[in-house]
Amino acid sequence: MYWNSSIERLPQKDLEEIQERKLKALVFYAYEYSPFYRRKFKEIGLNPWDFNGLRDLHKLPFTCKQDLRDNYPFGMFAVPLSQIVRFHASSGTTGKPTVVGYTKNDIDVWVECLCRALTSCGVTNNDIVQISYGYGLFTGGLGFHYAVERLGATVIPASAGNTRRQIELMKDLHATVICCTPSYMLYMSEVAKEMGVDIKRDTKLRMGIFGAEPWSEETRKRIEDKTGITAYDVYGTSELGGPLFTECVERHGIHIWADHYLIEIIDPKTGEPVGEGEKGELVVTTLSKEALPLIRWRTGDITYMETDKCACGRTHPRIMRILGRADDMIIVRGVNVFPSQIEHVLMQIPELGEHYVIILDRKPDGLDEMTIQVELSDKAKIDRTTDILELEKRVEELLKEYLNVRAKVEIVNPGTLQRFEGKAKRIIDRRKI
Ligand code: DLL
Repeated sequence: MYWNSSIERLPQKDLEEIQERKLKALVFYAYEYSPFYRRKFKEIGLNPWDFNGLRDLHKLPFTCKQDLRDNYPFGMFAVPLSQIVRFHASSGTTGKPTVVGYTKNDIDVWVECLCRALTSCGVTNNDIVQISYGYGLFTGGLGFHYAVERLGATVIPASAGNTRRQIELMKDLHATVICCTPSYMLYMSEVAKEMGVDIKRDTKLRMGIFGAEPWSEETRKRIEDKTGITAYDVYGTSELGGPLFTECVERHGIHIWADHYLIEIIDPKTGEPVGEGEKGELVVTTLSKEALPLIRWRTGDITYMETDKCACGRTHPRIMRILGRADDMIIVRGVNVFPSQIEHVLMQIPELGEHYVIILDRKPDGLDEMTIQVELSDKAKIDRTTDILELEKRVEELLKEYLNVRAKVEIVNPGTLQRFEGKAKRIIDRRKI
């Protein structure tokens, strides 16, 4: 099923034509209406009249989070405030928060993108969708809300938190789809169990749309086993709009709507494009945004791209599951590793639960040390200290074998690590304290 069949199945060369036309228009638009980009273009001597579209893409400057911070709050807007109909903002855990703004048309495009995505993973107007992403300045709650309504499905605007109430709502209001972070879904399934609710038996939930944080294929399996639902990945960032792109029913990559967003994968160190199918940083140019157009936006997210036609019939390119953010990459004793890779190894071990935290320390001799605390599964039949010690050893060996990282593993009792209602915080870096 398609939301906008003609566009979603448009031959690639027609999509390219749209991109060509919109990219040229964007360069003029940015030059004309965004003092920030006019200045940037002047600095590098770029004249919009000489810009030749896609083949000159590499001549355009990158835009990064620091640019938004430096121009806080409105310095990068390309429309007067009278045309802005909504703000969202990032939490700003590191440094100043960033503010994003939307015109009426920006909201329409966002809703269109997410409606295409939701339809591609099988949400229909008969569904009852519980939205357990936070409502407010975070884009998750309201983003899904508007799209689900436009789809004609029923919204349960639960927002995040109050977890026991979430389970009651899910059960009593016959929710068929849930949208939240994968870590919150894991937490919800624990609370359901405590309440004596079996999500498989006692609810009508059939599907979950999980994102806003990195998660692994193994975690997908765990969620599906515990709840009996089918789990889909959703990606987006507030700067690009919010949640925008999901996997389709094939579940082999996330379709990026190419008539609105132009993607590149670059080497984060050199800024040069990587080879076909190679991993690198996702860079996105917005082709339709009016309030806050972004040229070659450095998402910081590491992934790779596939451009061949998907079995679902959609022609838009796909990015594969996000491995993590370039700045979340842990470098311990010269080995680079993403938390999601550690998660992938941990979740293959049936005796371990789903909750873990990675602690980084610097020893007095200057060497870095990584400790992974992970819960024992509540199903694991282990209670002897010697068996726990043995399991810790085995996990350490597996991490060494798969990722070549040396880590100290500490297995803790089920239910002892922190739970999250929104994005999980998995890394505690004590090296900078
Ligand atoms: O997290 C938007 C969103 C809301 C996406 C709801 C999906 C669902 P920000 O708060 O600006 O926006 O954070 C964006 O979150 O750059 C990634 O690092 C991370 N992220 C988002 N989705 C995924 C995903 C929202 N599916 C940042 N897998 C991005 C891995 C993700 N990381």
